[in-house]
Amino acid sequence: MMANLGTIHRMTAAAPPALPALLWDIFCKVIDNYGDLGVCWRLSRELAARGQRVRLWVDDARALRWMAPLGCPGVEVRAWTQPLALQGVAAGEVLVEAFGCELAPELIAIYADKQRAGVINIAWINLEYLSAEHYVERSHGLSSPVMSGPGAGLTKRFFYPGFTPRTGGLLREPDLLQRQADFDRTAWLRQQGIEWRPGEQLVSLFCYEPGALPQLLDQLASQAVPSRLLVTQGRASAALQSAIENKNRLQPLWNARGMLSISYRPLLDQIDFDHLLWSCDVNFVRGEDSLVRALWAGQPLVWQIYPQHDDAHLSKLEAFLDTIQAPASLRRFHRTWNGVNQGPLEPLALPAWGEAIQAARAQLLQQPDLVSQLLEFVDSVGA
Ligand code: TRH
Repeated sequence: MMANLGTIHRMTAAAPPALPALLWDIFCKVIDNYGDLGVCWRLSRELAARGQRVRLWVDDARALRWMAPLGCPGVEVRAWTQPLALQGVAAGEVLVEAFGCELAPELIAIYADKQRAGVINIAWINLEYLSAEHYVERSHGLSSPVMSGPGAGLTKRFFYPGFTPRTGGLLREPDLLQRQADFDRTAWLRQQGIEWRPGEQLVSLFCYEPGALPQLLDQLASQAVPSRLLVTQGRASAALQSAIENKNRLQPLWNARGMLSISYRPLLDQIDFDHLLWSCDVNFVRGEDSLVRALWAGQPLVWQIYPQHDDAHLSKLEAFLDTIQAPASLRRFHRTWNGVNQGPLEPLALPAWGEAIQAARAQLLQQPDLVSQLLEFVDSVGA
């Protein structure tokens, strides 16, 4: 049985009333790639920055070694073992189940005990994946009382990130604009050892295995301006290496004028990953978290959506393109880049794409960020 929470206050851009320091248990299961942990880490970090205490339970924390090597005061990373090691662990006030990851029943049970003891009204949040589709507005804030099992008596609430005021919004730090204004691109590139010649177009590449990658290489190699591709480590660099090997074999003169240079990047921490996006003239991103960060970077962007086996991602892609009011050329580029059609790949039209992203970003900046909304939401449901 679902009921809409009429009390959620979504529209105000003003800072939410300060919530007392609560203890949050956030659960994250790494399915594949980096996004599940990437989102949970940004959320945890941002909650801690606003005075909350976080236990982040994750089944595979290895990516944090490079994504967040310094950790974060206020965030304790714990191994999500089966069963959960709960010696000395008392229930907190907020349970977060990221992306429907099925919480550990042992922990749910101690939360339910705490609620039954009348100490507090527990907030159990199901944090969903980001989508621009219409159902998100309808589903955001719905609740579902738990009738059986270790959590009987608790209520689960669905929190949907999104792009409109009637959704949970996007992760964004309060000092983001100031940090962007203070950012020194040339110094950062030098510090990263990236050989950048003024006039060279910088292109970041964070993708899966787009079939149109060879076509992108052709475009960049044949443009009048020189380009440098900054390639992220992992699937993107593997896909690029294989595309280049094929090209060198079949079409050895494809980059004969040397207009395209390539810099393979090491894995960066999340802060430097953002800096990479701020530094480039166009960002190729994928998944969920890097899309949001590319929007905040404000440069033209191309998104490779995480593919779902039933092609459900295709309507999600179209909904996003509608949301940012993508010009026709950017839509065509996205469709080829995401394998909806086989191309040819639309020529890059960065000025027009940049205008669309800037307009979308300006609109999104008017809306309260996800953590502000989540804090208000938790406050409104009783924790
Ligand atoms: O890695 P992804 O493809 O993650 C995806 C999506 O989250 C998708 O929705 C989910 O279902 C699937 O995983 C399981 O892309 P995403 O979401 O952009 O996450 C990448 C994270 O990695 C992001 O937080 C940025 C971070 N990152 C760095 O911090 N440094 C780096 O060098 C790189 C390449 C990434």
